[in-house]
Order: sequence, then structure tokens, then C-alpha cells
Amino acid sequence: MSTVSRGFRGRRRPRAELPPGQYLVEDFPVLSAGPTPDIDLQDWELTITSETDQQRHWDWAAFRALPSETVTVDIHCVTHWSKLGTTWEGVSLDTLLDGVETSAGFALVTSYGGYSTNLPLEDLLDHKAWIAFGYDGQELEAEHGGPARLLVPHLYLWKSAKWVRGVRLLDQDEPGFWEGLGYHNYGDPWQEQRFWGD
Ligand SMILES: Nc1nc2c(c(=O)[nH]1)N[C@H]1C(S)=C(S)[C@@H](COP(=O)(O)O)O[C@H]1N2
Ligand SMILES: [Mo]
Repeated sequence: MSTVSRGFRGRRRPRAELPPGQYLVEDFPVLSAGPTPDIDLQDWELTITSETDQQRHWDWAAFRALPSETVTVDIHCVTHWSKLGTTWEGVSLDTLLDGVETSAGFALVTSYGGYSTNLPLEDLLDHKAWIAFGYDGQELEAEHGGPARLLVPHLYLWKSAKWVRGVRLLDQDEPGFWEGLGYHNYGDPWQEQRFWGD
């Protein structure tokens, strides 16, 4: 397995460390809208479905055989906590989508347990998003989304779907769980896009 470390450049600090309205935490809060699903790795599957219904599937072994990357990033929750310099291991969406033919503009990411979240497809590309299976050198704990979760650190953390199961590429944007309940459709923490209208 080839591992590309992106942590060696050190933390980039081009702007204020904290987006507006955020405070720093040292612990790692757990925020889940429902119970932690019980996922057997034997049954785990990740599916990418294009807008023309072409599908790619990975079982756990196939997923873990993909090249992974270690990234150190800051994360920002809409409930105002931020955590700086968190280190994750995961497979980039660039790797998962490599060779997928699509003209879709959007993605809807779905989870075991029923959660979902939407974002523009371009926000999943160019090493801005990973399906993470490791956190802080350990396997990702179930309460934080293990066996694998989406990690999209440049958007509020509700976009980082835990227990990820599928990515659907869409021509038309479709709100996910929180977006359908009034959270901002895009969710840029630096623009404080917390709710519709922000
Ligand atoms: N499947 C799923 N993913 C989810 C959630 C959820 O309820 N279910 N909550 C979201 C929200 S609102 C946040 S802030 C982060 C919290 O991640 P953490 O529990 O690892 O801190 O997960 C996001 N991903
Ligand atoms: Mo959140």
C-alpha cells in the first residue's frame, strides 16, 4: 500500500486559526443524530453511483487495499467547537472517483443508519475529502464514524458523514439530513454559513 504523507509540511496557518464564532476544544466531542450503528466488516460495503447509475463497490478488504493518505487538518462543528491539528488516515475521493465518468455537479453521501449530506462534487475532489478509517494513529472509533467516515474538513463537520456507505453523483442538488432541516446548503465555516440564509 502506498502512503502519501501530507503532514510533513506542518500546519498551514494562512488566516486566523479559528473561524468566526468558534471556540477551541482539546477533547473530541461526539455528535450523532441517532445511535451508533453496529457494522460488521464482513458486511461493510462502499458504493459509488454515478448519475447514469453506473456503480463501483468496494468491500472492506478492497477498500483497505487502496492507497491511503495521512492528513492533519482542523475541524469545525456548527455547534461552535473547533479542533486543530487532527490527524486522520483515509482514502481520498480522488482515488475512489479515479476513472469514473461523470458530468454530475453534486454528490449525496449516505450512511449506515440513514444519515445523509450533500455537497458540490468539486468539494470532494483535489484532495479536499477522504473516506477516513484511522484517527490519531488508531483505527477510527465507532462513535466517531468507524469503520469509515467522510472527512471534508473545509466545511462544517456535519458534512463529514460518519459510517459512510455510499456516494451518489447527481445532476441536481438534493439536500441531506441537516440541510433538509434548515442547515446551510454549503456550510463554509469561514463564511459562518450555519443556516439557510446565512
Ligand atoms: N452518520 C452520521 N454522520 C454524522 C452525524 C450523524 O449524526 N450521523 N453528525 C454530523 C455532525 S452534526 C457532526 S458535528 C460530526 C460529529 O463528528 P464526531 O461525532 O466524530 O465529532 O459528524 C457528522 N456526521
Ligand atoms: Mo455538528
